[in-house]
Amino acid sequence: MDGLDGRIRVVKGDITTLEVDAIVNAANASLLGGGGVDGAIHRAAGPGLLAECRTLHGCDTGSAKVTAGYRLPARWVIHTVGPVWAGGTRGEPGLLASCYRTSLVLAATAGARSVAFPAISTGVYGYPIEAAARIAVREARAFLRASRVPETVFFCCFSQSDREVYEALLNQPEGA
Ligand code: AR6
Repeated sequence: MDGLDGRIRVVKGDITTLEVDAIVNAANASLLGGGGVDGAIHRAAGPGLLAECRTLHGCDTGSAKVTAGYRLPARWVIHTVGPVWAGGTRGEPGLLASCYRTSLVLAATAGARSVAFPAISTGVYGYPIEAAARIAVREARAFLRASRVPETVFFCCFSQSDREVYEALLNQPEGA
């Protein structure tokens, strides 16, 4: 176990339904919507989300920007842009880690007590789930050790197999 006393949790399901302070969107650089979790978030939030996203003028890969949650249960959406997997030699691990760190900084700055992440980059963008989840867990652990806010990070998995990957990682000691 990781000594974080349940501050990192794994859930399976649709991130748009979660009653958390902030959810993270796996967006693209335009921030103007797309498929996958991005499409689901825009559908559930309603047109106000796209209108606010238009004012943001996009986002760099590895960075993140915050909007309101509109019709979502979540008060905020943190839009981050993961790297497209290109074999792992184009800086993808560092960019993916930066997505998690930047999103957690924004969540903390907003005062979000709970934040839920999807498995960024592992859908359309093709990042292998084991490698991506390892980065997600490492970054969440490091951030939570250094910060009392957010109190809880949820990893929201869309499939049982992804859930098992995260649970296995969280049952390993750090650095294993
Ligand atoms: N709740 C939780 N997770 C979900 C949901 C949901 N409702 N829907 C899908 N997932 P992806 P990416 C999972 O493709 O790889 C978009 O078009 C999905 O099973 O959504 O970062 C953007 O606009 C997978 O595990 O994001 C970008 O163009 C994970 O979310 C591009 O896709 C991420 O898959 C970003 O690609």
